[in-house]
Amino acid sequence: MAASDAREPLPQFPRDFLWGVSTSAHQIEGAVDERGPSVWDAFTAVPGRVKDGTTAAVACDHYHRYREDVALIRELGVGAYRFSVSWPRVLPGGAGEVSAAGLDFYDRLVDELCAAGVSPVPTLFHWDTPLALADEGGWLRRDTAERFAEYAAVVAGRIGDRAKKWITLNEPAEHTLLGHALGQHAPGEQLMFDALPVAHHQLLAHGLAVRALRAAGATDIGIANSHGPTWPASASPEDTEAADFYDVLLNRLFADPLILGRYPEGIAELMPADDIDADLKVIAEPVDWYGINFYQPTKVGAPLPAATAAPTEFSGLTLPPELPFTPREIEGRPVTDFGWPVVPESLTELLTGFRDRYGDRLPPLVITENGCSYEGIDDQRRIDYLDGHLRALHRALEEGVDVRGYFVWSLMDNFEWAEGYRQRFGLVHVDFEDTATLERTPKASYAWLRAALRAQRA
Ligand code: IFM
Repeated sequence: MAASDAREPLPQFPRDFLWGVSTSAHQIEGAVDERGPSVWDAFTAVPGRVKDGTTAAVACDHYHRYREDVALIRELGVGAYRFSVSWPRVLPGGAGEVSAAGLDFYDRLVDELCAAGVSPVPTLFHWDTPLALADEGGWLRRDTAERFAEYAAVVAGRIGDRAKKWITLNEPAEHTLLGHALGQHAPGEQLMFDALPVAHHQLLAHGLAVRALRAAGATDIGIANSHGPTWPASASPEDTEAADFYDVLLNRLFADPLILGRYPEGIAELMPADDIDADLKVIAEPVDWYGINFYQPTKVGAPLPAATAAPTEFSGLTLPPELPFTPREIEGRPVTDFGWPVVPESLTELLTGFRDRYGDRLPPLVITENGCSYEGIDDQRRIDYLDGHLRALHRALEEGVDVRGYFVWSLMDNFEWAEGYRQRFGLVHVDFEDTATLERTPKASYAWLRAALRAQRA
């Protein structure tokens, strides 16, 4: 008997709980020649940027194989599919002329999903800024937020009759930190704290897009932000101060303005705005729910002494010595192939912590991403991870946190940004070696989740 067969069934989730899987355009679509260039195309063309030297030019070729992928989603038995729309596929120059072929693709995808009985959940921005806009300054410019709202209106105008649940942005924190502060993602800027305008302009873009979506009739809008508990490396004042600082960057820089309409103390003054109160009003435009992408907690301490403070490798990132904190290893826990610690109960901690921090102001929550990278098709460790995190999520429900849905990252193995194809997060294996077939093979975790969802419906 496989280990998964011996597991206790998952506890029962509410009948109307939304189950889904997630992907993003740049990571799966391929068909690079059939859209405008994005900032990720330029970034991955530079040797050394992606660890295995690959690009997403073909990726899973989902653009041409979406019917097969939708069939896999239907067979899995989830109610929703979270995908992202590629801005440069819809507006190759970022603004102005709309690509009919680009919009047609999302129209066909949405039709296919609806026919399969799966709700389409589009994310409007998952890091693939049109290169034309990036070349003009991208998210460092306020204009990009305005262009984003125009793009949101175009997409809603085409698929808004069938797509009811919307996500404006995916993980603006990572896009700011990895793309603009540390330079390990596109566009590869190393601005450190001068990257803060990127955070403000994405938040503004979110608020303007919420208004554009509402004007197009949308009534179910959220955002997907990444969060995780931050644990101080020790009780020393230095370590707790460093951990608090990290907690502000990861857990409050985006959530506070969205939920409370204000930045954490000392941040508003650093943001590029003539009228910060007016901007915050746009940013805090009410959403219908708040999406959390969760992977792991982080243990954080004070910067290490100068002698040891050379750039350190951490969870696949190279961290420069001038950061005012250093992540530390969480010992005694299994880790994923990415080296991320597996600590399921920290999801309960995160969710109850959000409820305690924001109280009545907190919208209903949805877990918009959760998953892990492991090699292999008999991926028992992925089953362990998902099983553990779903139990932790259920505990949060029992403790009264209002969580309405859960999306696994990811439907299938895909282009994992600076890691290339080395980190596999999929429930479905993709054979990237054989580009003629890019064969999809459901893993053990796919079968496990399908059975678990059936049991939920029984
Ligand atoms: O693959 C990414 C995704 O694009 C955003 N959230 C985290 C995932 C795993 O790193």
